[in-house]
Amino acid sequence: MRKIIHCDCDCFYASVEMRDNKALCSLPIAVGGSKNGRGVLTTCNYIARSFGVRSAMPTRTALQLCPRLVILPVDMQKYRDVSNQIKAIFLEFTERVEPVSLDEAYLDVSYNKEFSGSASLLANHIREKIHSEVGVTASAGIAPNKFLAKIASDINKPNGQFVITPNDVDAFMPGLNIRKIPGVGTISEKKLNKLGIYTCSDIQSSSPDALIKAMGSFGEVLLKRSFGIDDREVQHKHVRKSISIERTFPEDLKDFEACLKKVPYLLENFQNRLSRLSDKYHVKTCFLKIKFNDFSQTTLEKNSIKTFTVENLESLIYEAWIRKSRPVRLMGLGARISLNGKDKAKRQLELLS
Ligand code: TTP
Ligand code: MG
Repeated sequence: MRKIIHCDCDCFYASVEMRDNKALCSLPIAVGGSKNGRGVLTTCNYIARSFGVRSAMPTRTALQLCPRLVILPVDMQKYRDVSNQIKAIFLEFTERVEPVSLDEAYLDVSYNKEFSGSASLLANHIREKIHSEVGVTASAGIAPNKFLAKIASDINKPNGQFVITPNDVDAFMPGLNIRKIPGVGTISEKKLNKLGIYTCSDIQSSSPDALIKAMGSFGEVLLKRSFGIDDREVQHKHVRKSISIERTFPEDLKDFEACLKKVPYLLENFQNRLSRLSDKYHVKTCFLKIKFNDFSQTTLEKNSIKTFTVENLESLIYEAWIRKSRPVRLMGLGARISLNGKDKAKRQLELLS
């Protein structure tokens, strides 16, 4: 039996903008196209949603619903950076991470030992970490498979989570509306409604032949899903090129001395991350990243450094810090990694087959 966490950030682009400008937190805001052009919103915060504003809505319509809506331009590079930071947090807990979009991923935590194996407590911990280190909130679903985890992550949004245990599945499924099933859009919904199908209970009791005749092979999938069955694995077998940890400090580190004090903490976190790396990989070089309080950042990497020690990390920090000599907002440690010879050859064969 698997344990899957589906993690999805709340109003992602809008959350990042609120993080960077606290004055926006109490206002209805949206991110997207300008009101003068034929702009469309990418997303909006939950205050804006209370006015009926939604993702993919034309800006003009949104402004009719909520005239005070603050509209911000899209800053994809910033969202990508935040997304990478969040992904790095996931990878601190398991290699089995399948990112679905910038703000969403599946984690297979079946083999995790933290919190005596409680995936629910682990999900809570991961969400807290995302909040404290990245500054945005995320919601999570915890379930025995990807389909159920995805549905669960939506139930207590924003900033919440929901668990569906294997024992809950039979009671949970019948009442689920078909619109909640990924892949069922307006067209499929209409087709299913014509067959008298509105909920998973209706699918469960429908004739499989009629379902497949109307929906093709998707009919078979629907039948499985209606019973809460999903055998898909978390697809995580991408070849990793680097691993890293990053820590944003609650208060900026005001000078080099303050940075040095964080060395044991950073090393411990990095070693922890390294210990989770599959033994198929080896480290090629290590690197340090520093982000200053003006948001500029610098990375330092030396071919000679293949492992971090207190000594070499202190000298790396000095070399990087002196480049700007100003307070530090974030420090990160990373390693460039490569598959070992045998695993590399195997991987190449897999790619060819
Ligand atoms: P979603 O996770 O679908 O939405 P969300 O994170 O904004 O809100 P929720 O709390 O409901 O999860 O999408 C993630 C980001 O993708 C979203 O912040 C902006 C972008 N996006 C678009 O650009 N266009 C769209 O139509 C949607 C739905 C999202
Ligand atoms: Mg989201």
